Amino acid sequence: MKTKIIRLLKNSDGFLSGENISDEFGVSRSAIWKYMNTLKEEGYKIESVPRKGYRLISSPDILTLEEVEEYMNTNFIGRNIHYFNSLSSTNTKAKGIAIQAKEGTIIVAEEQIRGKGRLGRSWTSPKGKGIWMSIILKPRVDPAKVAKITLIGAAAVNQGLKDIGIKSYIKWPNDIIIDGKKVCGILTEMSCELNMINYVIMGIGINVNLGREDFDDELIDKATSLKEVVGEEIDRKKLLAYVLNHFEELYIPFKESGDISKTIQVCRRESILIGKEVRIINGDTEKSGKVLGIDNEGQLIVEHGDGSIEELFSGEVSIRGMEGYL
Ligand code: BT5
Repeated sequence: MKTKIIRLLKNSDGFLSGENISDEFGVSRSAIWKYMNTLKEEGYKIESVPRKGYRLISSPDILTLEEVEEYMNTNFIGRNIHYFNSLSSTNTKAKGIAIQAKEGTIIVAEEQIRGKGRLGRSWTSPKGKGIWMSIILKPRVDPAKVAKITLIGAAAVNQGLKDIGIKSYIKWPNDIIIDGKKVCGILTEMSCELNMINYVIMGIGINVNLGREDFDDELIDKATSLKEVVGEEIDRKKLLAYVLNHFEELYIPFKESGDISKTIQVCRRESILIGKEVRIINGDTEKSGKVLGIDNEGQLIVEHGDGSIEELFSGEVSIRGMEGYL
């Protein structure tokens, strides 16, 4: 009901009379009045004038479906948004509902208390400043091929940023980099049987309007935000929608036939690693080499000092630079 009222307010130019709204939905005018008050509490600025009715002045900066949908052109990705003020982690919440949820359902939180990175690391997720979300996916592909899904997320974020005029680089397999610093990370988790996927959770964290004060000593030199890069606040709603739009476009061929060719094209074109000397950490082993490219399966092709070539499907890659590794 609330959703319907917001849509109605958004789609009307002038005032909407309480009577018209109550006729439209078959509820009393006092019920409408109560809904309007709830909306005001949520941050909607609504003007109410006796005998004229209600008019929407402005909407809050929140990532609910009602706020994001006007920029979305997807069929199923993000058509169902579970929105929370605060969560431990959107990935954890997503896992809890994944089995019964429709594919493409997303969980969004304004803040995460225990945002997760890979391998038990943490992800800083301050309130109202980022896009902290998880997409529930149910591709019918071989579980062994799931690592590639992370690249679809990375390409979608890179292209979504491009839509708002921001150039970024993809650091295979799960980071987005601007000005040599991390602005987005992706955590893909999966539940599967031997040869069947139950679900995949793709967690995406984008530092949108974080300030310097949001990064602790560990992050201050290696993390950045879009606001910091551009010098002004960025519209989170548009960015979220654009990322979802690209995600669906790139995900459909993968879901239908395992095809990730378009994603690979983006990951190659926007790669920060290709041609660079790198250090690769995989579990306990550490190697160095030069990145030659990304193959058609999304694996990173690395040439080691002894001339041997290795193809990696996951791992931790640092770029050798003037002052150590990025
Ligand atoms: C990642 O791990 O980059 C995956 C991050 C995924 C976050 C999203 S947010 C929504 C969803 N729900 C979750 O709970 N998680 C996902 P990794 O490559 O392991 O990088 C983690 C490292 O990045 C940390 O150890 C820090 O050094 C650094 N880091 C932490 N918070 C950061 C931030 N906000 N921006 C940039 N770097 C950060």
